[in-house]
Amino acid sequence: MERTFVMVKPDGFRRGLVGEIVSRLERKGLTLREARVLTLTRKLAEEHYREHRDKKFFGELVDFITSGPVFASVWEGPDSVAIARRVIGSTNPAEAAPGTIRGDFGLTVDSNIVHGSDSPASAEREIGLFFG
Ligand code: RTP
Ligand code: MG
Repeated sequence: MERTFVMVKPDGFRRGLVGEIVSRLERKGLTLREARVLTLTRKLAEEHYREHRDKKFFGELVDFITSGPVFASVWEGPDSVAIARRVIGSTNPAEAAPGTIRGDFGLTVDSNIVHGSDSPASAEREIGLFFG
């Protein structure tokens, strides 16, 4: 069994999409293990997105992800990292396939509703950051 970290971002939370996103992951067959609602500090946001610290959009990314409450969650299942990424869809909602979360609910890359870990190592690092 593999664990992954999924976070409904401030735009998804504000729009009332937590239930929809949890439901899609559950219907796919993944199991919810932990969840909490919190507003990220800048320190936690910078640590979570540290791989992007040298990108020109980093400041805006941190502003956005700290702009309101998020739903942070841990999911378990075979190949859960890759499966959650497929349910979420491509980074840019304009290119994400219909039937994916970003394809069905998103418009722009800077507010793309939900985060999913990009590897099992990232998942364990992110779960440690949010759930200790
Ligand atoms: P995430 O980490 O949020 O799940 O998204 P991801 O893996 O699909 O994409 P990633 O490359 O990790 O990028 C993280 C977030 O940065 C924003 N971004 N903006 N302006 C841009 O060109 C740009 N590129 C990425 C997106 O909000 C993306 O989710
Ligand atoms: Mg990423």
